[in-house]
Amino acid sequence: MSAVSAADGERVFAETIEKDLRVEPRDWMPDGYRKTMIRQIAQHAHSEIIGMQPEGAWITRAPSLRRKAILLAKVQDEAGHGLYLYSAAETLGADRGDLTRRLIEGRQKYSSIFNYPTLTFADVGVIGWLVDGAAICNQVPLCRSSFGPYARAMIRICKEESFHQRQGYELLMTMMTGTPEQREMVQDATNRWWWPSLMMFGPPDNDSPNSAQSMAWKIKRHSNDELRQRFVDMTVPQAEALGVTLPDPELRWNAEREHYDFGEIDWAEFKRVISGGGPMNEQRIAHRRRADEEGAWVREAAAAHAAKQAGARAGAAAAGARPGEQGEGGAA
Ligand code: BYC
Repeated sequence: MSAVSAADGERVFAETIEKDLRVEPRDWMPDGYRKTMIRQIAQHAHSEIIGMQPEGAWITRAPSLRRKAILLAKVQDEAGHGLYLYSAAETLGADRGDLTRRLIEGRQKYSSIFNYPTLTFADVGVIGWLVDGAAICNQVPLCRSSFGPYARAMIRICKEESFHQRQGYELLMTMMTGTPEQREMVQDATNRWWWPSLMMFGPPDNDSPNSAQSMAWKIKRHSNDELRQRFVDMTVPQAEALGVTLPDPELRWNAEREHYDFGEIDWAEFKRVISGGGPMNEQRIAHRRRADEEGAWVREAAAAHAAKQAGARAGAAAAGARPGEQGEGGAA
C-alpha cells in the first residue's frame, strides 16, 4: 500500500462518498468519520449482545421443545451479530476488550429497547414482530452504508433478522388462535412494547445531533423520523391481520400524506432510559459484567493457545516446513 498525503486522502475519501463507493479499513478517512463509525458499530454490537438477555430469560421456560429450539437459535444468532460487529469495529482500530469495558462502565450506549422486562412468553413473539421489525427497517438501508465492513455485516444480519421477525409473528398468530388468556397476553405485550419500539429509531430529527453529519457521510441513508414512519406504515396492517390493537388512540390513516399519523412519543422516558434510568438498565449491565468476569479465563486460554500456534508457525517457517508437518504440537 502506498502512503498517501492527507490532501490526497481527503480527495479520494470525498470522491468515494460522492460516487457511492465503499470506504475500506485501510483507506484514509477523517478522524470524525472513524470515531462516528466506531461509536455506531460499537453501540450496535452492544445492543445485539445485551439483546440476548430479555429473550434468553425465556429459553428454560419455552412452552415446547420446538419453541425452545427456535428461541435458542435466535438468541445464538444475536451473539453472532455482535461478533461480526465487534470485528467490523476492530478493522477501524478499536479494541474489543476496551469496547466491552466502556459498555459495562456506562461510557457507551446500547439500544434503549433492551431495558424493558419480558414478563410473559408473548413478549418473545412481540420482540420478534416489533423489535426485529423495527431493526429491519433501520438496518436494511445500512446495507448501503458507506463503510464497507459494516455494510457487508448488515447484509447477513438483515437476512437473519427477517427470519427472527417471521418467527415472532408466527408465534403470535398461534397464540391468537388459542385461549382468551393467550390473546390477552399478546395484547398486553403489544401494549408494553409498542412505544419503546418507536423509540428504537432514535430522537426526532430536530433533536438528533449526529444525523446531519452521518447522512452527509452516507453512514445513515434516512433520517430517524423517516424510518420510524416507514415502520408504523408497515406495522399497522400487520396488527390488523393479527387482531391486536396498537395502543395509540391517535393512530389513523392520513390520506393526504399517504401515511399513518401517530401520537406523541414520550421523549422524557426515552432520555431517562438511555441515561441508565430504565426499568432493567442496572440488571442488564450487572449481568453483562458478570458474564465478562466469568469468561475471563476463556479469553486468557484462547490468547495463550493463539500465541502457542503463532510460535509453532514461526518455528515451522524458520525450519522451512509447513505448520501441518510439525506433528501434534504444531497443528494444535
Ligand atoms: N437507544 O443523533 P442520534 C437489534 C443515542 S439491535 C439508545 O440520532 P445516531 C436486536 C445515540 O447513540 C438494534 N441510544 O444518533 C438485537 C446518540 O448518543 P451518543 C440496534 C440511542 O447515531 C437483539 C444520541 O442518542 N440497532 O435489533 O445518528 C435482539 C443521539 O441520537 C437510541 C442499531 O444500533 C436508542 N434507541 O442515530 C433483537 C442500529 N437512539 O452516541 C433485536 C445502528 C439514539 O451521541 N444505529 N441513541 O452519545 C443507528 O442506526 C443509529 O445509531 C441510531 C441513532 C438510529 C440508533
